[in-house]
Amino acid sequence: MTTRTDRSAAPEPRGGVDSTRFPADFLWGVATSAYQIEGAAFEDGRTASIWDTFSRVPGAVFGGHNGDTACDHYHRMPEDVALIAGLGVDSYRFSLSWPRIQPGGRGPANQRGLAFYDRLVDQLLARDILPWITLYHWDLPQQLEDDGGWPARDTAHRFADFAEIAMSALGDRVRWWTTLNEPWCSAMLGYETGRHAPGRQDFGDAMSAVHHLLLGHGLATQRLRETAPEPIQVGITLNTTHAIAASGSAVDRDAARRADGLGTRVYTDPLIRGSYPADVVDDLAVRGVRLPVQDGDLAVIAQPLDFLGVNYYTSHVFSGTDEHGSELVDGLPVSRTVSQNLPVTAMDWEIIPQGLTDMLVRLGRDYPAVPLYVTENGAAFDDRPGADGGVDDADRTAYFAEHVEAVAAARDAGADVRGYFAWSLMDNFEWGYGYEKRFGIVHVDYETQRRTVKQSGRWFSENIRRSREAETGPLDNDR
Ligand code: IFM
Repeated sequence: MTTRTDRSAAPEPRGGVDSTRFPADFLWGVATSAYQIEGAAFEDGRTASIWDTFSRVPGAVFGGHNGDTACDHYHRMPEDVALIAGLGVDSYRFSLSWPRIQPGGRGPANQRGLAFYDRLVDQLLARDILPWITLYHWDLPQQLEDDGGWPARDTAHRFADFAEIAMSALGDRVRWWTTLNEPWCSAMLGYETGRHAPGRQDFGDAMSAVHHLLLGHGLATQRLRETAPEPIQVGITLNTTHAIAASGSAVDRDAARRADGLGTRVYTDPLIRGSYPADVVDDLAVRGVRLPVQDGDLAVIAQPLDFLGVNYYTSHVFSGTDEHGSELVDGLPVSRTVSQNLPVTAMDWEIIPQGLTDMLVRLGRDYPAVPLYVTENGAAFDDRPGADGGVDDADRTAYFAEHVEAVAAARDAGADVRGYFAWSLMDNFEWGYGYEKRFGIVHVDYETQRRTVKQSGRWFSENIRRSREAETGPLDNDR
């Protein structure tokens, strides 16, 4: 596999994307999440989340890193909002820290925690930036995990209470609400592989978590709509798996079907069609697992979605045989990802822009009438900062240009894609990889907390400007 380091000397790309392919109301944004940037882990009444606990488990996170300080965004928020405004984006997608707002995950709101988001929303609006809130981006209050975590049904109800607290504090100003970010990661990395917090390893628990996350989404969506003082837009963000069969053979096609089932349809079908896919339920039964569905759950889960958020980084090719050609391991069918020997990012994720087009077109075809937003897309590369902290990240810039182009292609093919958020606004705590992997379009020097816009950030900003000008004529100010 090759990384794109050879492109770091390339000239700054200009006009790589045909900006006229996006309408004036296409939403351009940048995204972050609370635990990854805020720091101030135990200030103003915040209590531990599962990531505070997990990051202290020896060996769980690269270098023993944690989110105690992160990008210190909690203290530098005004400066960061100015940075976002300088990029000229329409929207900022951020998440709320549940243990900051409702310590322990139960009971009354912590006003000091809420006050932070209150100020953030006000500052964004003052600069004409649309706040887009994600309620849950993986930082479950530790106390709820101690009571069973997402495999326990009660957590879904607690999540709806948290949603109501957030709505009552911010709903007068915030119109865009995402319930969950990437429930696949919360369930499978958190409870099956144990690579994410809380680090448990039980497939049955992971599938219970899937159902209770979806139930939590449905309950929270109902609660948000019931308590919103103004009309709102509510949706969910998924990291759908774009699964490609390694060959036309029956076993390879079946491996891709199973990956698509557990990576995409087990979420999209109940959310949009009100039922779990029969083939996934059958596959689970073979593994002795049953989703803990109770009467009425599916109706709750299938609340109308105002939008579906799609996070895309790569695609995967699946084979139904292992390296020895066997089709079964311990009695279960093989599902093996196969490298296509394409260039990779620093995460070793293959760069496959076509997969984004295909995923968006497929979602639009299989689940029509749900507007799509790319709520995350971006890449980690081994940045080499110059003396001023700036980074000429031609590799990341090229990644963005190719993927924005892929979104345009999906729109041309009929997918109703209405926005695109770069991941991430700035380098941050990349979960199990700590601060080792950098996804930012803004470089963060963790020693000084200095922020410097990278080449990719300048390109993104310029691309937005061109896209607006294509629709409206030259702009005479910065926005
Ligand atoms: O950093 C993460 C983010 O928190 C969720 N989506 C994927 C990103 C890159 O791994």
